[in-house]
Amino acid sequence: MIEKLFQMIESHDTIILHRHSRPDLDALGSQRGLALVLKTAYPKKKIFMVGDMSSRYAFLGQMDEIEDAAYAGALAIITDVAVSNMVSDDRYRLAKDVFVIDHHKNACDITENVIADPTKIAVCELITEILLARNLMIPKDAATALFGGIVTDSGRFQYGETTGDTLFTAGKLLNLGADKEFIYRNLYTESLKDRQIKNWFGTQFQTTAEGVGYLKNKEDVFERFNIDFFTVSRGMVSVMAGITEIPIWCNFTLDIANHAIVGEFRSRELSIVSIAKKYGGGGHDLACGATLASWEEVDQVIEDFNELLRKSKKESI
Ligand SMILES: [Mn+2]
Repeated sequence: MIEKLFQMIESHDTIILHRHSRPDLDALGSQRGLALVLKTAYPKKKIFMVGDMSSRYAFLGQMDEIEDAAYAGALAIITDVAVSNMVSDDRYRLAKDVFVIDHHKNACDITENVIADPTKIAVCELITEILLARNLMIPKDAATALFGGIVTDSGRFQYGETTGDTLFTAGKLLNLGADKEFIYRNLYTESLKDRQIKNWFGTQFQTTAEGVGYLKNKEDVFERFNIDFFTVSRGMVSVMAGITEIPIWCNFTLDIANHAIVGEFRSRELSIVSIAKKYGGGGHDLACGATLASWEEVDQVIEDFNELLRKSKKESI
């Protein structure tokens, strides 16, 4: 498949890079890293990046604005996603050929042209390995983008699928000039206002006797701060992370537009994904979520986590 990818790259004059919507840094880094490598290798080709932007990661650079006509005869390469309804900018369907490079477990419903390796913690890791194996020149800014994706998807080299190869590949990118200070500065600094909001949430969460931490974010939260649903739901779950007494923590946020409550669940060691699945959700063993119908159901979820902790305590005695 890798050979086929490069044959396709060779044979198209226009290459348009896509990735998933609501992008994280692995999506943006893989898209940009690959685009910059291809621009260097093929200076005569027209190479574009498209999709929605997240203000959180805008420091990496902006997207291109292109007309539909640009897709005529083009190759679209989609990274960090394999399911069609999650691709940002569905004009990839206008392209002559489509290729997907991903590291998720989902089956691809977009094309037969797929390079997927779910053993990789980041698609940036997979793409870097492919580029290095092809002896393609990775310029400094491409190395920075790819390094950023590996750092974030691996949780700074701590999550399960981080291997020696992950560090080796990230090390190669550093040797190529990846600007780690730039990435870390942008990831780990925030505005005073954002920090103050986060601190407020950090004073609001409750804990159960068993050690479940939880936030119930209702209408008043959105009245108090001018913030959107995702800033609360995804952004505030971490205020409960890293506390010895709290092995499981969850963030329940009212999704006003969809009349539902979205639960984000996290655990330090115990797998909790079965509880997410019980409520129709899913995800990873230690990071998952589910959409709930009522605050009563939220309380049932918390009680299930309590029960899980009670059981695990018994087993460990
Ligand atoms: Mn990823």
